[in-house]
Amino acid sequence: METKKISHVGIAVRDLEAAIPFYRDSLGMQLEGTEVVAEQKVRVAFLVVGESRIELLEPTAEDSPVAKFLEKNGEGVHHIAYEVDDLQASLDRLKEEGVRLIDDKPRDGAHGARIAFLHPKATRGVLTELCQH
Ligand code: CMX
Repeated sequence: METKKISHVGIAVRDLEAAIPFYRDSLGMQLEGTEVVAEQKVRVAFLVVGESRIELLEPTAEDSPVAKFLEKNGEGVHHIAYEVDDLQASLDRLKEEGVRLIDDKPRDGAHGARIAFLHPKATRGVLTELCQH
């Protein structure tokens, strides 16, 4: 399995519009755009940092995983996402190795990517996303 790069770091925020100006204007990151990821119950903004991105995540429903995270922890780093070549092959191999997966099949993510999460208990406490563009 080749992990190609950090695709993005997800940051949970309560209000996307309130959070964007610091990253765009104070830190000078280019705002790529915002979109709703219905399957994950979030609205996201992507900001470019070199070949990676910061993904600001705002929940769109009370039962969104990000709503639960905010309730428990407040705003902050939510997950790290790594780009892989063949997501299904990576998931199959990790499963074989006994790694605890949240998704054993790819789901739809932002930007038309296919995504899957590994459980934070399997990754030393970091919610980890694998994605394939
Ligand atoms: N980072 C690190 N640890 C986390 C975490 C996170 N983001 N979210 C939960 N945890 C930990 C909790 O602290 C808890 O640990 P303890 O048992 O030691 O207290 C444990 O995981 C269980 O957490 P929980 O609060 O009971 O939450 P749930 O079990 O209901 O769900 C998780 C946790 C990660 C399985 C769930 O949020 C999930 O399936 N996430 C994947 C999907 C997702 O997050 N989508 C939003 C982003 C989508 C996108 O980027 O497009």
